[in-house]
Amino acid sequence: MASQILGSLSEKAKSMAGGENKKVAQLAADTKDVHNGDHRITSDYGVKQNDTDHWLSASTEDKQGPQLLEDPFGREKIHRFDHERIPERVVHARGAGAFGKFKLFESASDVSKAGILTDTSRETPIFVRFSTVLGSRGSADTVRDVRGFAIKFYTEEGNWDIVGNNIPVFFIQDAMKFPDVIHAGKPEPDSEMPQAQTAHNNFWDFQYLHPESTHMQFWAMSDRTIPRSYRMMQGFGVNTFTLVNDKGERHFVKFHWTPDLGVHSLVWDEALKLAGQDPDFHRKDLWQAIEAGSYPKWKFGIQTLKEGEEDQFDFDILDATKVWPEELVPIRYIGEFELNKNPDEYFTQTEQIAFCTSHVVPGVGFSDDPLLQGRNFSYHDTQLSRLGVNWQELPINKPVCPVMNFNRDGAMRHTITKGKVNYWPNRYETVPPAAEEEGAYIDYPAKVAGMKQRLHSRKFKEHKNQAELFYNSMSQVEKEHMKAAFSFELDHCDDPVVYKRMVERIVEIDLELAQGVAEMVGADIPQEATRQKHNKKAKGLSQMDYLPATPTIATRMVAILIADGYDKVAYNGIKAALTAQGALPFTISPKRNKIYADGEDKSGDGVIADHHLEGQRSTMYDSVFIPGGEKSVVTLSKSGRAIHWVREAFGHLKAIGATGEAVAFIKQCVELPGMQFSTSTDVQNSYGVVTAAKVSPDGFKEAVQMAKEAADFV
Ligand code: HDD
Repeated sequence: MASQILGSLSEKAKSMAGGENKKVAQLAADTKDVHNGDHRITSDYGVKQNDTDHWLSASTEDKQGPQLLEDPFGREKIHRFDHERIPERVVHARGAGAFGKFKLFESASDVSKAGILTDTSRETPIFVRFSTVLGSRGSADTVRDVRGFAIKFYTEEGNWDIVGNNIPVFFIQDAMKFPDVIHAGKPEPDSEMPQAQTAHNNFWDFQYLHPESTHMQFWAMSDRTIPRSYRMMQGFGVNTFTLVNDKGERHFVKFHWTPDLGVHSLVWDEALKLAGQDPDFHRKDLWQAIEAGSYPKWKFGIQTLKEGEEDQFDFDILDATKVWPEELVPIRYIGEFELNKNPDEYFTQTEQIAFCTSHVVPGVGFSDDPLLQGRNFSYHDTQLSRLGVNWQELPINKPVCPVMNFNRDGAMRHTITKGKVNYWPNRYETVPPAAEEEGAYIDYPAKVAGMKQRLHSRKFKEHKNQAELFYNSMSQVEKEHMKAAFSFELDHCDDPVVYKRMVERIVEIDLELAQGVAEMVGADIPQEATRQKHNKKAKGLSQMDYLPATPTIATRMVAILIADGYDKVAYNGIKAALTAQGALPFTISPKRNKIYADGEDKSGDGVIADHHLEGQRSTMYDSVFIPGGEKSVVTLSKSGRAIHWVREAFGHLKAIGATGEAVAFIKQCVELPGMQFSTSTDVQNSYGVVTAAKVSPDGFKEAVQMAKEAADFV
């Protein structure tokens, strides 16, 4: 397994990461280690046990008798097991998380007085939880879905949670609609099907009936919802928050985080296959990268608008179905964060971590965004039923700064607070409220006016302009993928009312797209546009805008296919060239056993493959390389799995490399009219297939460079 290979680095990574992290240090007090110390198994009440395999029973060697209810150990073990489960999150149940640190490189003191946004000398511990939205806790990672991207900052002034997604807008404008959009997306109520899919009647029925969802729908049908890795996703706070500086001035703000590795996606066929081949694809990817010391990093940015400037746009800045186009409000990148430590235990950390949009620190505040206002109610409420009233005492949720107040008791309270009083004011004047200079949260004195009514203001009623802006800004490849995504989803809706109406909605955004989808799904093909297009584009919407400035294959997984008789020079050369670029080579061969190079003495060590061909699939890797060696290539060319591997990788637009005899093998697998294959030491790149018929010492570097560019291109 990849994890075995990467595992050797893990201790180093852990000690580097864990060292100075205040949250990790705090957790140590609540952490026990089964491997550390000379432990004996005990009951929960501390008594050592000498048999946890047999329930106490009235038996003899000759005759099995009845189990005795009196056995406290047996009862305890079963009772504890019976109650292991807590309710899974009502949304975002499937997730993975990691610890890390946030660092500011530019003070934002002009807009906020928050310590975390002004003090460039601080390193703030964080825990990030990534998730899918609709699937149950055991569902697959690679389903088409929005990804949650929630950050808990353990700041010196208390916990600050940004509970974001990898898409900057949302389906609905008002929190009161949340149960409806989620019910419509989750499995249908009669059959409880389908799992972790939006490809069903109810979801698209809801979508048509909510024109406000159109913009998010377009994002949801883009490649953003099938990310290659959590490490390659952008994050957004989505809602409009506010910042307050030490002069008492207020700014509206949107939060952004952008990955250093660029934004990359799977193709749909890969995502579908991976859901079965490796349901843990994303969590494993994150885990392994951190264990290997390849800590994923994001830049943290803010878009700010001074109070008073918010009414100048044709959209309402409080509407969560809208982005603030970067041309209008530039992003200012002020900090960065990295994830550098995996959890020690999934349940007590990744499962029990609980986020609240209402958790902000002095210098950060809310806006009148009607989605945010409802979220501020919902998150604390859901933690009460998921974790109980004392959920903030759980180690992972505890702030790293002191907590002292007169909230008391409740189920599972375990902090012991000494003292004569549990109320304020009290005769001892103990635990008084803090003054502003002492760091108290001071509510911004906002003026409030209005009529008590159930409505949204005028600008909330326009729903199409930004959906079109998004679609216009896509590259041709992304547009093709969106057509395929809409067509897939609506193909899974068998009620004609649903797919026909949805085509009508798409016409309002783009006629050509609607025609393509209509043809695929069997709806009437629309003949004319039903809305005047504005034809504008904006930067920062296409994920092609987020490719790293210089292409990188760092952390990408490359399969090297070999069999006995492989060309050792080529094998070692490509491995070295890949490793030098930070890529992770994995050797795959017909068996996970000793494989010998051409001419190698069979009594030697050979190379032990990381995996055998039947245990893996091309979808699990970013690229494939096959070195020459006549016997090796003959073996591979007789293997249906190896041939399929190359063809499938080519179909998924992955970079493919080959040298020597393997060039002819690749040609046999994937030749297209006009494709070029090398016949000399010259390295050729044709359709992302990089070949060199003869091996030259510099060829590998060049080959990797070409493969890198080819991969970047697709
Ligand atoms: Fe939510 C969880 C993100 C709207 C109610 N939400 C949850 C998580 C993320 C988001 C990332 C998982 C957190 C974790 O890892 O534990 N939610 C969003 C975003 C939204 C959004 C970006 C739109 C801007 N959510 C939203 C609304 C409501 C909720 C409008 C209710 C009115 N969300 C919840 C929840 C969850 C949740 C039911 C389930 C588990 C939890 O809170 O802790 O309260």
